[in-house]
Amino acid sequence: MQTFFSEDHRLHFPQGELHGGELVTPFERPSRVEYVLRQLKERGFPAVTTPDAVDLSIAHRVHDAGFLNFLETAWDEWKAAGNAGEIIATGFAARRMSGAFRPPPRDIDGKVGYYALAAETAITGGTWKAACSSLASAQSAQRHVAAKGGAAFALCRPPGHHAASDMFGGYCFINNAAVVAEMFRLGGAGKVAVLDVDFHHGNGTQEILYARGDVLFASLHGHPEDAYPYFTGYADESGEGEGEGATANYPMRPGTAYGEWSQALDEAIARIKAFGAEALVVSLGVDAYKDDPISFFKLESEDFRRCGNRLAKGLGLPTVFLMEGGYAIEAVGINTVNVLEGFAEG
Ligand code: OKP
Ligand code: ZN
Repeated sequence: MQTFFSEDHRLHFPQGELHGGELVTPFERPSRVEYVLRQLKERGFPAVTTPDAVDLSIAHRVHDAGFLNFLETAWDEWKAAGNAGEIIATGFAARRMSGAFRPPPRDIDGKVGYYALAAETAITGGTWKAACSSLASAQSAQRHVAAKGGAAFALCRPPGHHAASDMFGGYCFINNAAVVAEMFRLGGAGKVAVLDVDFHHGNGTQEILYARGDVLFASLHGHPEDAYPYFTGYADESGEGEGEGATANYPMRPGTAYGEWSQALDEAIARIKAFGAEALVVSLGVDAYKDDPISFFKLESEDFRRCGNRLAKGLGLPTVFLMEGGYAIEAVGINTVNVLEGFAEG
C-alpha cells in the first residue's frame, strides 16, 4: 500500500494548547508522524510518496470562501494588530447571539472567534501551508486509488475531521475526508461512504455532508455527554433533506472495549454496504486505543488489525485512509499500521 506524506506538516506546530487552564505542548504534535513513518518502514511498506500540489478548487466546494481566506490571512492580520502570541480564540459566536448568523466581524479577534469551534487549537504562521500540505497528501492518495483501485494511505497532519464548512478547531483546519469524498464523486462514483473511526466525533465531516444523499457519513465515537467535541454526534443525528438517513452515529460510553466497538463497526459496515457505496474514505484516528491520553475507549493494538481486516473483508471497496487523531505517541505508529496491514491481509 502506498503512503502519501508531506514534510510540510512541520510548518504547523503551535507552542501552546489550552488544556486544563494551562498552555501545554499540543497533543497533536509533529513527532506523531515519525512513529507512523518508522512502523511503515519496519514493516516493509513502500517508501512514502510526496504529494502533488494541492488543488484548492475542491476545498472551495466543501468550505466557505470567507473561511478559507481567513485561514490563509489570519496570521498576518493577527501580527499586524500587534498580538505577540499565537492565534487563540477567546470570544465565540455562542448560542442565540445574532452575530453567529451575520457576516464575520472586521476585527481579527472577532473573526477568530467567529470561525473557531473551540479554543484548544492555535493558528500559527505556518498553519495554512501545513493544512494545505495535509490536503495535498489526501488528494494524491485519492487520485492513486481512483486510477489504480485498491487502497492508499494519506499520512495527514494536521488532521481534518473536526473542520466544518466554516469552522476550525479540534486540531483541524481543512476537512480532508469531505474533499476526498467529493473527488470520488467528481470522478464518477455514484455513492461514497466516509467511515470515521477516530475516537472523537467527526462533527466537521458530518456538518458538510449532512444534507447530502450521495455521501454516507458513519462515525464511531465517545458519547457527546462524555467526550469532545461535546455538542454533536448523538445517535439521533441522521441527516436532513436529501441526506436523511445518510448519517449514522454510534456514540459509546467510557470504558468501551473492542467487543462493543466492533459491533458498532459491523453495523456501520452493513450500512455502508446497504447504501451502495462505490468508494470508501476512512477517517483513521487511532485514539480509541486504551492508553490514549485524551480518550476513554479500551482498544488493544491487535484490535486495530482486526478493524482493518473487517473493512477489507466486509466491504472490499477502493479505499483512502486518512490519518486523523491518536496521541499515545509511542503506539500511534503501531496502531495505525496495524489497521493498514489488517486491511491488506483482508
Ligand atoms: C482531535 B481528533 C481540552 C480538550 C480538547 C481536543 C481534542 C481534539 C481531538 N482539554 N480536546 O479528533 O483526534
Ligand atoms: Zn480524535
